Amino acid sequence: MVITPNIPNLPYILKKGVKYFNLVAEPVKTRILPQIYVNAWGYNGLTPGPTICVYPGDYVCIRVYNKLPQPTSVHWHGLDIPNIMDGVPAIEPSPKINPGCYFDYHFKITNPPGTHMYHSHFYTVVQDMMGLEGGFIILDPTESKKEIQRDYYLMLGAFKLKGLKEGIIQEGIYDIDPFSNMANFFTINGRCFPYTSLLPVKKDEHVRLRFGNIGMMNHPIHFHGHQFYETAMDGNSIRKENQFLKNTILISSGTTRDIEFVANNRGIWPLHCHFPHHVSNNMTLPLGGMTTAVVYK
Ligand SMILES: [Cu+2]
Repeated sequence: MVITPNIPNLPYILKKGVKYFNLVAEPVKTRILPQIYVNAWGYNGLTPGPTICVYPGDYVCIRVYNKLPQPTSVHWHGLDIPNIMDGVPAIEPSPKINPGCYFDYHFKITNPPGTHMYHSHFYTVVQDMMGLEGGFIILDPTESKKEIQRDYYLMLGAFKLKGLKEGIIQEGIYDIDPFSNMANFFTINGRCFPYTSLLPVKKDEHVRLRFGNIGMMNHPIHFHGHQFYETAMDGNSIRKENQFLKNTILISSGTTRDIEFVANNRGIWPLHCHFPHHVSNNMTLPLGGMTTAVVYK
């Protein structure tokens, strides 16, 4: 079972062999640090939105309601689905969803097990930057608890918040500047360190971390105290003989990466983006941003 720290899995109703999901695209007031709230956009009150978990061969129907002040769409990033369901109304025969309306995205899961994402693909320049994104995981029905004992999904993000002078953290509710090339807050599952959730493991467990990134930037994620194998990219598994031992992995925009390691070194071990500015909250000195830690219980 995949756990997305801070973010629930999206529930569904199974009816006549179809899994029915509901997503509501809407403005959300999200808390990225104890003292910092952000006027963002998300799904079902969250950014990232709830994680969708399915199995190969599932038939899904995902009803997307639009409670945003402008049209939207959802793109199922990495999934092999019919053109009309792909969610890019500007090019494809896929509809845009006007405010107050909904659309049923329905398709069969034909990809193999793997880590994917969903995100808005209408007025992308604004909507992706406002937080309309989430995880889409195709689980492996044949995987046993012997193979993987912990399975975490971590979605990387970045916001440029307006009205905050660089070098200070002042309590408040802030708006996003979606057109800025710069970001001043860097998140894992929508939160900045020290507000990110730590990742519990037990000694000798086999652990999988799944990373996803939809944003403007690339993030070289470095893990302390362990070496890991990169086991999948873009939702496609990498054959054992092609896997390398590493301790840093680049999560470029638009990609997902899965890594696996054995928890063989007790302690509290940082897992963080290696860009120094990305581990700061608004260029303040204390460790912040895209940082969490694997913690042995
Ligand atoms: Cu980074």
